[in-house]
Amino acid sequence: MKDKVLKVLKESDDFISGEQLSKQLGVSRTAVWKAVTKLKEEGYDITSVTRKGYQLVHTPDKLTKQEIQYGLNTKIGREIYCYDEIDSTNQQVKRLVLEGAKNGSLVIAEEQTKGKGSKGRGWVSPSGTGIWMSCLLTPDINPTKAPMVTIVAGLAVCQAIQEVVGIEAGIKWPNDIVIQKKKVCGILTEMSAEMDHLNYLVLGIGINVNQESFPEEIKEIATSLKLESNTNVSRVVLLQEVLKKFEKYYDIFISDGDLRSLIDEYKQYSVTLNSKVRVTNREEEIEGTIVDINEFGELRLSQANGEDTMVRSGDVSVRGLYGYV
Ligand code: BT5
Repeated sequence: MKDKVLKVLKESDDFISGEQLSKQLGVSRTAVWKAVTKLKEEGYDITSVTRKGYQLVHTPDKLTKQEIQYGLNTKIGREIYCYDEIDSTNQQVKRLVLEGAKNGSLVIAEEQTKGKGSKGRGWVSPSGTGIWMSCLLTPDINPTKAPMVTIVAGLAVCQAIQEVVGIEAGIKWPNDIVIQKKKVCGILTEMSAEMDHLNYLVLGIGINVNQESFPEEIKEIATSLKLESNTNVSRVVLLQEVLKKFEKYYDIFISDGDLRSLIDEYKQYSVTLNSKVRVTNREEEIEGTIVDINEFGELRLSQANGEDTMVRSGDVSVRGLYGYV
């Protein structure tokens, strides 16, 4: 009922009477009043004036199912699970899979208590200020192609930031989005696979949106959209844009089977391309310049001795970023 009342209020520019609402929704005036009271408790600013009725004045920037789905037409996000607090949205997707969650299901949390970075690292995810989201994807692709989804997501996030916030972000291969040399977003794609069969992918995206400061351990390397733009950014609007852009590029990737149609656009955002880097893999460390990124999202590294190497994984430090000089 609450969702239905909210929808009508959102769609009406003027006051709408309790009577009109109850008729339109086929419920009692008391039911309407109860729904309005609940919405107010959730932070919606609804004015009620005798003989005029109700008007929605302000919508809170809360990541609720109704807010995210309002006006959104993507296939991803038809099923949304929202939490005030969760250990990790990626972990929650994995649990929901066991309960039968479907392709495109989205998990959102206001706060993560054990946000995950890659390789056992953590992700700082304070309450109410960021977008901590994970998406369940079950594409019919070979598991070796899973890392390409991170590339697709990076492109989508950069474009969404540009569109909603109006500032340019760059991608540090493979999973960091940076602004002014600081990290604003991290992407963690995990998968469940057997041999050459992919069971499912979890695409986790963490975006620092309205934080005004960061804990000591990351304050030199982290930034938020608010710090970079000096404005509060609507998390709902940004999330919707990320989903729209991601779905558009993801569909192209799935139909092509690789990144051939997307890589040129991706390269424009890459801060890794044409940069001096140091690549650390388990057993070795090599330095050189990244001279290309191919349709599989792999880096071509050119070493001082003239040798070229393809980089498919590993930690890539880019000169000038996060303290690598
Ligand atoms: C990542 O790992 O960048 C992937 C982060 C993915 C987070 C999302 S949030 C939703 C979903 N659910 C999860 O549990 N995770 C995903 P990595 O490249 O390993 O970077 C981790 C490193 O980034 C840490 O060791 C810190 O140095 C730094 N870091 C941690 N929190 C940060 C933050 N909020 N902003 C910027 N940097 C951060």
